[in-house]
Amino acid sequence: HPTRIQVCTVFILLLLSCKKSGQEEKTGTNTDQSRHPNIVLIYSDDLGYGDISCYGGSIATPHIDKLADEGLKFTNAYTTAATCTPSRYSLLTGEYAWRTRGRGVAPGDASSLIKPGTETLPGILRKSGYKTAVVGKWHLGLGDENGPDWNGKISPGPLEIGFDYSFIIPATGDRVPCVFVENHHVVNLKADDPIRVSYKEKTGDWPTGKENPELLTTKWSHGHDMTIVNGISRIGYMTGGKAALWRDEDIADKLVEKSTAFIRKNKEKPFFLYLATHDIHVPRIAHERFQGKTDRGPRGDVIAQLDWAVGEITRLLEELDLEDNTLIIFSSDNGPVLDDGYRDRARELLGNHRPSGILRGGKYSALEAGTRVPMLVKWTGHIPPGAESAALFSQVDILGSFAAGTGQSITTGQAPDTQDQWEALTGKDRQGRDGLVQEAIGSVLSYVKGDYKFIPPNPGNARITWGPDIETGFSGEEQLYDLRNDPSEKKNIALQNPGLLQKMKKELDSIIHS
Ligand code: NG6
Ligand code: CA
Repeated sequence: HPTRIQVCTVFILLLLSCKKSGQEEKTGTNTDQSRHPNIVLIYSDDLGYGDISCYGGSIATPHIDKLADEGLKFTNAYTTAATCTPSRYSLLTGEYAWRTRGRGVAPGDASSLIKPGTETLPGILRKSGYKTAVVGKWHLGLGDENGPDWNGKISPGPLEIGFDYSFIIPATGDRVPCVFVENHHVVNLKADDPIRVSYKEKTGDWPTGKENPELLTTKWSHGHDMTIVNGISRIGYMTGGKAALWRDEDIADKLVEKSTAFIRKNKEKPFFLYLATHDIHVPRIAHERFQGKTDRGPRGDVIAQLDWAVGEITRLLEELDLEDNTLIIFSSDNGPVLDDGYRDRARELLGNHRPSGILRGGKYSALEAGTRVPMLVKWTGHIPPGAESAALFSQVDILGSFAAGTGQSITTGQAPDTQDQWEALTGKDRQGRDGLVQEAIGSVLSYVKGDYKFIPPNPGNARITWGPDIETGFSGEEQLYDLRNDPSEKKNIALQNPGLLQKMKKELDSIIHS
């Protein structure tokens, strides 16, 4: 029989071993957390390389700048395209959008561009145990080949490609229908007032910007002369769904409300929030409390509103003590534009503000300002604060980087253009990619490799002629720029460097045909 001392010893040993395994478990959880941080991706719209103050902008953006102070600021981060739909397509699928036709700026009644079964960023994270949500601008089509059924179940959509929750603006703020879709249904739709939408002809008797300009509170400059909703005429025609219509002034508040609710609800597990803001896309209608907040007019005011939204998210993460365990990325989908279809005096009130910073061109263009965008990454305790990285980074790599970071592998044949740039994203590698492809309006492709940039000859106009008046970078000549010494793409050095030109041409060709 064991003595009392022996029994006691065994008991104490057992206690000690329990404590030890308890400690191990805790370490295990910590390790797990550093592999599975919460991820908040704040994707702004049409925000230029020079639009926020930490990138030299003249409008104060203290909350966004705080991300730069506490995280990593990229100077060579690129979206894949100079317009929204293809950029977002690449971000979510790890594939360059131009690989298949029909992924340019989508009309508001387009069918789903990302087919269920495609490997996606939220899908990969969900496999890792994340709760995933999209809140904000979608613009990747909805529904089957017949397009979305606004009055029924809207599917496929975000929930069919990896998101657990979705609260979206179906296309853009300037396209009908002006309603939110939560999961599979239009929010606040009444059965006796169905929505009808057409992108071909007027449907119903609601006034249009073309026929009734006297009803407008914001006048259109080009396009945007169709159905009037909330005093603003849009692209496309709609009627019905009166109770479901948004008030543009409330969009930012609504998106923040839905985002913070998702974070609160999922604070115990790893979550991925893709917050795609409407700001600073047109129509630029800030909430009344932001109107006139800057002296740059509506475009300045929505930058201030965007900054507020970022502040609301970061404040909540602090409040919930999630700061150390949350990786935040802030970026934009394409470069800046002043007149994108409404007379909101963006150009007149610009003052010394330079939306493209030192870069040439803007939204739509093959020049740098089309796709080089602000990008900030903050992850307390993992990324040193206040650092700057010149690593070449493409948003097409966010999928591959998070797959690697969370220990997931990508299904063979899927996400063909993504790379694991986890080390670059978290600041350990300051080189990044070798090269990347930029897509301008009309699917014109350019190529950045190391310090150089190649734009193939293109018959398009040198400036956009249908409204925004932006330099496209299109030219009948081959163009080669030295981005390190000439970031503003002022001096074409193609003729002086025939060898390099040929090499880049060949490489771009082989990427296109791979
Ligand atoms: C253009 C619209 C522009 C904007 C853009 C898409 C006209 C004349 N212009 O066709 O206002 O909506 O599409 O912007 O209709 S994006 O950021 O979503 O790509
Ligand atoms: Ca955009």
